[in-house]
Amino acid sequence: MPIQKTLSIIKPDAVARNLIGIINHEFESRGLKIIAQKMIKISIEQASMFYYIHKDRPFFNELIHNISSGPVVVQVLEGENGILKNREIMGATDPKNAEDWTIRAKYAKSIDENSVHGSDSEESAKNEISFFFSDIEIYNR
Ligand code: YYY
Ligand code: MG
Repeated sequence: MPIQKTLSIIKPDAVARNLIGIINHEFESRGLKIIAQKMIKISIEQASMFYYIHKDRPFFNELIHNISSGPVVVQVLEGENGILKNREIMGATDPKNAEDWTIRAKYAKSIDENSVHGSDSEESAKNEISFFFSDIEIYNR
């Protein structure tokens, strides 16, 4: 299986509830390495660029408001099949539909405050990583 990098965000609802450590443990204990990580606050303008693909969806305004409502941890995770593996560890978008063992089932408050973001394809991983990180900030073996 290919070693892949993916962009992860621990969202404001999870940071506010002191879940950074426990969520990082979920990733690390399941074989994903944290190869870059920083805490930032995303502005409304940055949020609307990051989530541009969702601009016509009814939840867009709430989405960009939520992601910019407080500090987040942006991180690059790496592992075998890392993009899909991270999506599995995150669980379904709506925590009601997420499998019991996943981050969203255990920690998300609702579909709109669902604790984590993860890239959904190789292309989005590449674009999303470079949205937040320069090459020099990412550990490369
Ligand atoms: O990739 P993922 O985060 O699992 O879901 P997306 O369909 O890409 O939607 C991005 C983001 O938008 C989701 O994490 C919460 C929010 N959202 C929402 O508030 N209500 C919906 N019906 C769908 C998505
Ligand atoms: Mg998505």
